[in-house]
Amino acid sequence: MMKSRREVVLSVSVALAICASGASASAKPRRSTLYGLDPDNDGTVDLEEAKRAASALFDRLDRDHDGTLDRRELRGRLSAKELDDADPDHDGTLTKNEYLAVVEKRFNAANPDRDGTLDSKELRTKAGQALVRLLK
Ligand SMILES: [Ca+2]
Ligand SMILES: [Ca+2]
Ligand SMILES: [Ca+2]
Repeated sequence: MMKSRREVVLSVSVALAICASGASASAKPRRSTLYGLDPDNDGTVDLEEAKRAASALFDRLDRDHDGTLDRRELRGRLSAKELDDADPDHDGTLTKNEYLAVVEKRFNAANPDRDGTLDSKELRTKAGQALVRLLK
């Protein structure tokens, strides 16, 4: 009598545990895969959204507010070579336009199907991650 009652309690708690784990897995927000880069919530990141995020990040990174980012302010987001490639006048700093030009280049590299948007799968690729580093 005692034993069967304990078995019932045990099986109920196991069922509850399975139920709870299933619920938390399905409640995971799909949006998290877009790194908060999709303010219009259409499930993709377009170039305008990418540039808006990049522009906001540029302003945050520009600690001395001189309108350009130097190597220190970029904090590893671009390698020395990438910085040089993005810096046509080679003064070691990027203006916002130069920064956004890199963003556009990386956006296109991450968008092989050329549909004008990046979905979560494209953002997860190596090219997509290189873009995200300039936006977050
Ligand atoms: Ca969007
Ligand atoms: Ca600066
Ligand atoms: Ca695409």
